[in-house]
Amino acid sequence: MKSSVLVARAVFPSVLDRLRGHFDVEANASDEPWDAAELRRRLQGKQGIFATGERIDVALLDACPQLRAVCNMAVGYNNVDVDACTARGIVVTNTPDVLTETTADFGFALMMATARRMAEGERFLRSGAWTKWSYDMLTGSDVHGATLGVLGMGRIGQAIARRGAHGFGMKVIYHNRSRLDAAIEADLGARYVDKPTLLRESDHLVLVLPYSAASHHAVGAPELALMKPRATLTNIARGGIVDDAALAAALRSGQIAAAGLDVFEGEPRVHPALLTLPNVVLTPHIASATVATRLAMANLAADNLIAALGCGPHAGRPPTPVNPGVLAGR
Ligand code: 8YV
Repeated sequence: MKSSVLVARAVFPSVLDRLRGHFDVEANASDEPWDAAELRRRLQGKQGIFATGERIDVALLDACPQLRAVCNMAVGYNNVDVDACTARGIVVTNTPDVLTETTADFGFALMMATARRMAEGERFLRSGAWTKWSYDMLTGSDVHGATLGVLGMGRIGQAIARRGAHGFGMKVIYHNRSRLDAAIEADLGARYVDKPTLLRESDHLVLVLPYSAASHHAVGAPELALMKPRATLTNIARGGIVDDAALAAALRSGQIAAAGLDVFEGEPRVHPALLTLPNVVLTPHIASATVATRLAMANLAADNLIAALGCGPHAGRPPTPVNPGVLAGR
């Protein structure tokens, strides 16, 4: 008998067709997420969910005891209670690798736009305020040759560091839960430092660490106080890693020069103070948003769902499980 799966948000039609080749599919045709009660109701009796950031928590899992696979179309999976899934024998998957370079491109671009005040410059020009040249008009800070700090040196962090070191002659320093192999450090010219040193020495600090209870407000008022007044902060990781209220205060007081933010606490809501500041570049969580990469992410999430529910050429072996131990126990 075919398994049933729920696709929680609109996705590429070609990917839906692939899923329909294996499963009875109920799909949300819209970009509007279902609320928790609606999600719970629709997930009843289904073995798998193709998720895009929906909260998969104990209450939902308890209401859906037949669930076997949670396949997230994202590399981050802080929306999923993985321990609770593991305890129930539910495999959780994510979409690493396929988005690394695209996301690193965007992180680097956002850092550059922030350092060189591009969004501010565009607003200035469009408003008609550009009437003359002046020596200090919209002067920012250099990226080339500056010190790039990376907090969270996983795949995306390393791809950003590579761009900085090899493309822009930046000095790279980083902090991470674990230190990289010496060969990788040598290739990136990257120096491991403790977190206070990272904060103190970075000219451009980029955050690329996963969100967890431990990384909540990893950058708040005490951390911002250690940064250079000319420094920029770029967050492409997750809302909640930065204390947005503290950041807005630091940007307003000139404690740091500028910030580039693609993710926000409580998004799509954005802290109102950030919306009023000139020295922050704001983008709506689009670091992985190229057509090719979003398609690759969706197909990888589908590969995972198909294999996790025992179908296709890799039945039983989803390519990118987060809790692979569950599969061994099946
Ligand atoms: C996703 C992301 O587009 O992969 C991630 O973790 O943040 C983005 O690439 C977003 O989470 C929607 O699933």
